[in-house]
Amino acid sequence: MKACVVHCLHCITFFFAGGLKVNKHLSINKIGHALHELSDPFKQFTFSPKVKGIAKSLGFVDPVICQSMYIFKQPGIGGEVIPHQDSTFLYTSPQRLMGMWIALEDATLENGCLWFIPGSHKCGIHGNRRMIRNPKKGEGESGTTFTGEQEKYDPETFVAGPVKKGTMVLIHGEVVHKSEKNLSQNSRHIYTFHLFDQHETEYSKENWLQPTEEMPFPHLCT
Ligand SMILES: O=C(O)CCC(=O)C(=O)O
Ligand SMILES: [Fe+2]
Repeated sequence: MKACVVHCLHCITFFFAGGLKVNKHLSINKIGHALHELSDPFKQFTFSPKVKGIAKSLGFVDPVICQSMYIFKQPGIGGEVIPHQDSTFLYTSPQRLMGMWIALEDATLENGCLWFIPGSHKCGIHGNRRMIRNPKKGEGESGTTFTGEQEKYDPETFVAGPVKKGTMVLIHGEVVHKSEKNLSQNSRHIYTFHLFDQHETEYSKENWLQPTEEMPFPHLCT
């Protein structure tokens, strides 16, 4: 499933699934990547005392939010998210990335809940796979590129994580996860954002998403 617009780093972009073949409300795939900054309801939730408390309980010293997304996974057309490690996209050294994924509707086996490979977060980035800014970007070339190899994972090793509406799932930056195509009649709306502990941590300058002077990554706890 391809998005029909390009990534915009510091704005709110609407990504549509497979162009606009069906009603716009049903073909929208996701909205990203600065909801936590530019949309009040998402900002309020992301910077809520509850979220701060969770980051604190994880031992984060100076957590900053680097991106946020609303994923619709619409009935019938909500595409699969292939197996990946989030640190592939938002690499920090040492690894300090965490995803906070919130089910806004029940996420079930039928509508495309998350699946994980237990223990897969214990040995770093597999195959040196990283999505980085394309150093050779030129006319007509993509602004991003991949390093390394896409690891092949045995589907049998994944464990499903169906959850009820309102559940927050913490996704370790290096755990392999995926979600299947939504073949059901029900949508699967979620809000997800990523944070990392900036304390004694280097956020890779090669990452596709970079903070700017005007929009540095906001501190969760000030
Ligand atoms: O919700 C999904 O299907 C995938 C989300 C994801 O990969 C993430 O939040 O890191
Ligand atoms: Fe992910």
